[in-house]
Amino acid sequence: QIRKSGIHAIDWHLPALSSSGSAHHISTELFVLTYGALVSDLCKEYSNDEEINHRLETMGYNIGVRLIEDFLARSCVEKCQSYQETTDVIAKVAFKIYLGVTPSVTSSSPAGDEFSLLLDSNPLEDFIEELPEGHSSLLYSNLLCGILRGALQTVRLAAHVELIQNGGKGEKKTEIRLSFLGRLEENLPKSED
Ligand code: MYR
Repeated sequence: QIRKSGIHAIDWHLPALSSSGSAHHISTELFVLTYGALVSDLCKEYSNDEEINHRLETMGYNIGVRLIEDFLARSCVEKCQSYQETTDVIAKVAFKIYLGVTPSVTSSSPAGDEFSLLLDSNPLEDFIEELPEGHSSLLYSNLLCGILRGALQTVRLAAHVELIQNGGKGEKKTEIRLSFLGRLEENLPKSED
C-alpha cells in the first residue's frame, strides 16, 4: 500500500553521464519506490535473510564510496575533530541532504566512539505498511548501514555500522549503531563484490 510522503530533491550523478557534465535529478520518492522493489526482488530470490542483509549492506557500501565525494562538495564539511562531531555531521547534514530527515544522536558510549542514530520516520519505509512476510530477520534499511560504512571508509574512518532496530509498522524507530574503529592511514577502499 502506498502512503503519501513529501518529495525531497536528490541528485544522482550517473557515472555514464557525469563525464559530459550532466547530472540526473530523481526524487527521494522514486528512489524509495525503487528500493522497495529491490528488497522485494531479493526476498523472492533468497529465502535466507542473512544473505539479503549482506547484499543490501554491500550495495550500500559501494554507493557510499561514491556518494562521499558529492557530500563533501555540497556540504563543504572538513575533517571533523571528534567522532561526536562526525556523527553530528552525518545526522544533521548528510541525512538532511539525502533523505530530508534528521535522526537524533543518542546512547553515546562513555569512550565517545559509539553512537546511535534514531530515526523517528524512515523515508526508506514510507511506502511499506509492513516488512515482507516470512522475513523476520530482514534488516530492511541495511543499505543505509552500508552507505555510511563506505562513505566513512573513503575518508579513512573505519567504522562498524549496524541496524539494531528495524522501523516498519508500528511505533518502532529505526536505530543505526555507529561504532568508530579508528582512522586509517593508507589503503584506499575498493568496491566490494
Ligand atoms: C571527516 O572527519 O573526515 C569528515 C567526515 C564526514 C563524514 C560524513 C559521511 C556522510 C555520508 C553520507 C551518508 C548519507 C546517508 C543517507
